[in-house]
Amino acid sequence: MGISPTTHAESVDFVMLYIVAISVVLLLGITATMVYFVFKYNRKKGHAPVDIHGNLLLEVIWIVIPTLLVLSMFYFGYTSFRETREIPDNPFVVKVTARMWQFSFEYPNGKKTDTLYVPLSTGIDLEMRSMDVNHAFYIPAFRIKEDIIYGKTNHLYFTPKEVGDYDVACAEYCGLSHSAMYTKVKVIHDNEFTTWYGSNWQPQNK
Ligand SMILES: [Cu+2]
Repeated sequence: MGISPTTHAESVDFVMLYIVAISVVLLLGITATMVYFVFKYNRKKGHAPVDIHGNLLLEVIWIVIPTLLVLSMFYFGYTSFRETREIPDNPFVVKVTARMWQFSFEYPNGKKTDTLYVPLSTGIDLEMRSMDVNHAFYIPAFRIKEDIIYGKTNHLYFTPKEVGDYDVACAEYCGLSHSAMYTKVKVIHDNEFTTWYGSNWQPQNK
């Protein structure tokens, strides 16, 4: 894998790989056991059927191990999810307005754009509202997605780690041109951001 554009993307990818790895090990183990039994207990070999009335040790093992595995998946998934919800004290707040069918952004100094510009390594708190129907704000490369519900303010928090342009899509069907409801997030260096922003912005959360 390449460099992740956010630390959150790293932890989401880790959870995904962790679950896939456990699934692959179980799939291979169960398939191999099944194939082995097909040959071992082949009728031609003349095994007499036996009634088995239970095996406490085996039953405890197959309850405890899967429970621990599922709990560990939940633990990693939940800690990763918390990263987008635990907003530190002094974030850089960008107001996001969604409407049919575009996003717009407003910065603390009043500057407004259709493309989201953010400085590198700064915690960004998106304060998201809708003017009409339900939308969703989705940055695939950052592994973040959050509904924007009419009448409600939702937040998304992320810290960009790599300079670049990344796609933003609406991920909630919102009418005729939903499929064209795209924009970009441009992650730029602090000095570029200062020039672009135009008022004395100081890097935060560093
Ligand atoms: Cu939309």
